[in-house]
Amino acid sequence: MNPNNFYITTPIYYPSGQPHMGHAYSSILADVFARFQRNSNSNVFFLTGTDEHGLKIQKAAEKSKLEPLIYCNNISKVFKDLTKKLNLSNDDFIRTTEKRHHLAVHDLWNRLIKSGDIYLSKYKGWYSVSDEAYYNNDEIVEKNGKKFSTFSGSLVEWVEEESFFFKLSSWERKLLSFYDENKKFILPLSRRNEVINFVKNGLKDLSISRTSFTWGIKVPENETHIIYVWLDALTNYLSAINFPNTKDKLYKNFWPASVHVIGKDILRFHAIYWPAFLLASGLKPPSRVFGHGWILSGDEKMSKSKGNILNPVEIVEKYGIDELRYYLMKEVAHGSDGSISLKSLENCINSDLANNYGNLCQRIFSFIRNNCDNKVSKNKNLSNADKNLINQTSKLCKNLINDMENQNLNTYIKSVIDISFLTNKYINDEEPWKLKDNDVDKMNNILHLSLEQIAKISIMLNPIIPLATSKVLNALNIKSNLNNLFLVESKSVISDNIKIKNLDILFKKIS
Ligand code: ME8
Repeated sequence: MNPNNFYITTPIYYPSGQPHMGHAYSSILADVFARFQRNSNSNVFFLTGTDEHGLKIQKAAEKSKLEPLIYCNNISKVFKDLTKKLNLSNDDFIRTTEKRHHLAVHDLWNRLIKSGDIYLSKYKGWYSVSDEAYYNNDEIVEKNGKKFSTFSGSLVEWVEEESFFFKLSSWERKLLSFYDENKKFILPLSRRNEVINFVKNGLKDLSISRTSFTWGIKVPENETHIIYVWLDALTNYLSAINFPNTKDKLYKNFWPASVHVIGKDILRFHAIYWPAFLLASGLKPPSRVFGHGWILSGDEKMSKSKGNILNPVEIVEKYGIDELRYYLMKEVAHGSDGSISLKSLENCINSDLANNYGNLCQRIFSFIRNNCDNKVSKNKNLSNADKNLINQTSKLCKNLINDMENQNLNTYIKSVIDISFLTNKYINDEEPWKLKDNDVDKMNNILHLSLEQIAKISIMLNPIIPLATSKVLNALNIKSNLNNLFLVESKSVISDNIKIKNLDILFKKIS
């Protein structure tokens, strides 16, 4: 893969219920990284979609009294519509019920048969339908006569059935060396340690087919078996880039994937099973798995089964999409859980978007419109205050690219918001409005530097709040090829003599 090609994925979502804020968070996070890479000269392929097979979906369809495929068509559409509402820039939306996916799953299965990694036996153990996961005896706890997974808290049931197994146990040492050779395969580092410890404790062979239900992809040449939904689902990352045609341009450009963005609850599947399946099939594992934390409501994970869902569509309709995107990206710290509430969303909109970045843009644009006929020219005599602001900004910019490349979004946002804060302070201290009758040159320099700062801040925030920043960049007449993150470290983005357009209010303060 060419280093300028960047393949990023979200998890593909179960259409077992309506989308919630956890889904929105995963998707927006991946979208921000995708947009960041596009604005840093990369050729990006960004994928999302729906994971439509397995017992969980079969049961959800039965509950709705619909054929599984009709049920999936309906809910998958809701998730596809959500990509528009969240302003995601995905290049494709894959459904695991599509033929292209079916072909890829069969090809992967056949590769595993060929390599001798699959055998037929009987599975006896615990299974959680809601997680579509097998659990060991030591991961089960009993409450009120029912058994639950200690890992996820989900209800488990005892399963005994004929099953094909993948020889996961034989991949233990090879996985450990893979993690060792690829130190940034799992980020954040705390997650990497979690996975390494789990593998060191010993891996059991994995059941990869089920015989007690029918909704899924059948095992080639043994149609009583349905391929385990996780082996099926993980393969979506390959089917979307036209695997098994390994000569296809998309596949050649984009495999191995650059980063799978996922929630920490599905780390085991992505960081253990997935690289093992791929290595066994003679394919390269992805370069990175980024396991984000959970969106909490109070202290609990926000989920359908817990009934504590904030509906992302309602929030977007009430507050706006940039507002939600910014809040989620700022509020949930790098890889940790984040507790969200309407109150803190409103505070965040007011403090960072309306009072800080929004106010900075509004006050400068309206001053220039009212006093300078929308034109500003820079001259050479920089004051100490100008130089100070330029130096402070360039210090804060230094680590930005590195922060983004390591998925360290909170530090990134904090630095950008600090730059906006410093610029507002500079304007307060320099008081350009007092200079319009006695020192127009100095006033012009202050306004020009302010516009320069606004341009840079807007470029930096563009992956996070694309709508508002595009309005500002357009009002500054900055062409899309200049919306490039590498430019923010350079001296100037705007020309010395600049004519701007009017700018409407970006963010309304919530009272
Ligand atoms: O796991 N906070 O689908 P899914 C943050 N189909 N993230 C959350 C969350 C929360 N409260 N709740 C869910 C699946 N998520 C599989 C993926 S990929 C080959 C197959 C995240 O719809 C969760 O961690 O249950 C996961 O990353 C994503 O939403 C999809 O969850």
